[in-house]
Amino acid sequence: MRPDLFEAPDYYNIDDLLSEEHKLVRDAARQWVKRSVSPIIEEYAQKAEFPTEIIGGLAEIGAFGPYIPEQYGGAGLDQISYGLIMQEIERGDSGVRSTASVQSSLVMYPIYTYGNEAQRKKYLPKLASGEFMGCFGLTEPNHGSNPSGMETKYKDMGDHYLLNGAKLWISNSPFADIAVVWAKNEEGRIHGLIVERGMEGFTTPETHNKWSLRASATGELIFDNVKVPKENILLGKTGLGAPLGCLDSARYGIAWGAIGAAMDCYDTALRYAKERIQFGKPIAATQLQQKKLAEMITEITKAQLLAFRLGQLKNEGRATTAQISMAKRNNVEMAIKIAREARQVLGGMGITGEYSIMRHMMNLESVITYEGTHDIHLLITGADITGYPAFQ
Ligand code: TGC
Ligand code: FAD
Repeated sequence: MRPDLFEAPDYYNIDDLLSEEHKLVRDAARQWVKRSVSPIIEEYAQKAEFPTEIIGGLAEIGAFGPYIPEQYGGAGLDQISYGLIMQEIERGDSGVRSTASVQSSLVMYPIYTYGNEAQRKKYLPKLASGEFMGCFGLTEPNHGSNPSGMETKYKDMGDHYLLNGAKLWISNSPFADIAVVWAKNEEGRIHGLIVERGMEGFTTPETHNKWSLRASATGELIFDNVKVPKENILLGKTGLGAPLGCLDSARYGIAWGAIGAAMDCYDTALRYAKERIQFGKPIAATQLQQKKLAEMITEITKAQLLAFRLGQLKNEGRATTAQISMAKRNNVEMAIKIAREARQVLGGMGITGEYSIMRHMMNLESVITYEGTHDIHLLITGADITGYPAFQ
């Protein structure tokens, strides 16, 4: 892969709206991605492996639990800083951002929000430092968009819970030390359980042959009569609202992350278009390529403003699930369209691993599907504005 020459577009001077802390956090993440992700990521994507060597660096830039209080090892930052970190990491690769999203919003968030003090103290500092890696098990083979139908169950055996079932498409599962797993009790009520690697009957087979998110490890979680200690249940919130609350936080991070992928594709295409000479002039001087580039920067700018305003609402505790869905849906679609257009600007070079665009494009096929598909987010907006949920 070529040297990382990335320069972030900021067409509407959105930097003026950021605090000094936001810029410091963002720039530290940006420099780390240039130094530690860009030089190795193509090779890991080609061999379909997660680069475990970057776990320590992710922890150092505050990517594990950015908004978790410092007393539990988190970075104690606000929601805009969290978004900016996700943006910079996804500028490098969506799979790396996935690992950070899962660790922060789908593992640390539920333990912090729904767990008790003993659980917080036991798990959060180790998750923040990367000593423990976590995963989140909601999706099942027969229940993706409709997790309320989940079949994974646990039974109260007196001194422990007995867990049976299976989860599919789980980011980080092949190497995770712990899994936050959503399962129904005998009354059909959903609870979160912390399952630890090494518990008898718990296995995590890897899912192979993905064409997307290849630098992220994806797998299953299989529970065959797993004895889960009673102290591992999360009692702070029950019902489907508990995992959906975690998704609000992760989807918010993706709304920012997708901007990073789009900025990288735009920046690469702009530089290439200025350098590539055809018919005796740079292709950037042709109207057709200018149309592509001008539309890209317009869409990136709109997405940046959407994410920034959502961040302000989130900081004030006022961001709704439907507002988050709108931003996740819009920004991921924006990024995938930009990746497709940017790939064309590079002609044949666009399909090679010399440039990051094709990898972003393929990654974004997962991003537009996980954390609620493009269709589901449209239906969330539809239900919010009409009052009629049309899921069934
Ligand atoms: P519905 O009847 O709407 O709600 C059930 C209960 O939940 C409450 N609720 C929420 N609570 C907190 N936060 C939210 N965002 C909430 N949304 C809903 C709701 O009030 C209700 O509470 P109660 O007390 O009345 O029971 O539920 P539904 O079954 O109709 O489903 C609605 C729907 C389709 C929107 C939801 O199921 C959904 O979002 N489906 C998509 C599934 C999804 O996003 N899965 C993601 C899996 S994790 C993942 O993909 C990680 S990728 C990680 C990575 O690598 O980055
Ligand atoms: P389905 O729900 O079967 O949907 C198939 C199609 O039907 C989609 O186009 C969908 O939009 C459409 N559809 C569904 N319902 C409706 C409806 N009511 N109206 C109209 N259209 C509808 N899950 C986790 O729990 N943890 C993870 O860490 C995780 N990581 C993932 C990593 C990757 C790489 C991928 C690809 C997925 C991951 N997922 C994870 C799972 C992800 O959340 C699901 O794939 C997603 O929620 C969709 O579920 P599904 O694949 O079963 O598709």
